[in-house]
Amino acid sequence: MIERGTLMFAASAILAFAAQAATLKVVVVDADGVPVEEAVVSVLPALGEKPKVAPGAPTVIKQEKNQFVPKVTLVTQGTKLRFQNTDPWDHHIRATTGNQFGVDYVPLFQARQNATIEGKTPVTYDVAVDTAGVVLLGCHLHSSMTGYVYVSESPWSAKTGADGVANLDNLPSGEVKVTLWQANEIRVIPVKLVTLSGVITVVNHQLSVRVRKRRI
Ligand SMILES: [Cu+2]
Repeated sequence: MIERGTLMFAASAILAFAAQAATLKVVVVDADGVPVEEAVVSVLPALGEKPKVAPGAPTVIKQEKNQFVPKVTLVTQGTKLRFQNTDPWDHHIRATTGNQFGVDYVPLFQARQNATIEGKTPVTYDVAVDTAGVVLLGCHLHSSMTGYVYVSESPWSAKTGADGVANLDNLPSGEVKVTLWQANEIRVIPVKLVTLSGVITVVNHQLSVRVRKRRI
């Protein structure tokens, strides 16, 4: 019985591997063809139930030299964010839903972040993000401070690197919906239906806007 059980386990492991063997590469460039960093790619099966998504490890967002670092933070639903002010001056956190143009603007949370005194532990603020979507970050004290938290409803999401490429492995084979988000894009990016197989699938996307580095 033990042998049979072991065999069944091995067979189901192979089947699970076969169903998760697909790889997707997404290449994002701006209107001038320049690679775009910190765009977010998210994949969900086109049909059937949405996969369960587990909260990720607590994720730190620094307020450092009047910037949110990273500029774009990618987490799954339910993940705890820890905001940390490392500057020796005060900041604020103003988090809203909606887009950068103030459409569907809904306040989510806000907090005062006192200055970090030299030699002392930085001030932190913890909050869990449960609702999928994009959270806009701002600071009442420094209007140029902006950041984004992409709260993903999918276990398969990735940010593009400096080369404009996001690689996603261990995806389900078959038809999937590929969602792309980028902070500067003013047009709605249509969700792409893509059929994944055992070989690598490449999706190219050109934004309608120019993206200057560090200015998203
Ligand atoms: Cu500030």
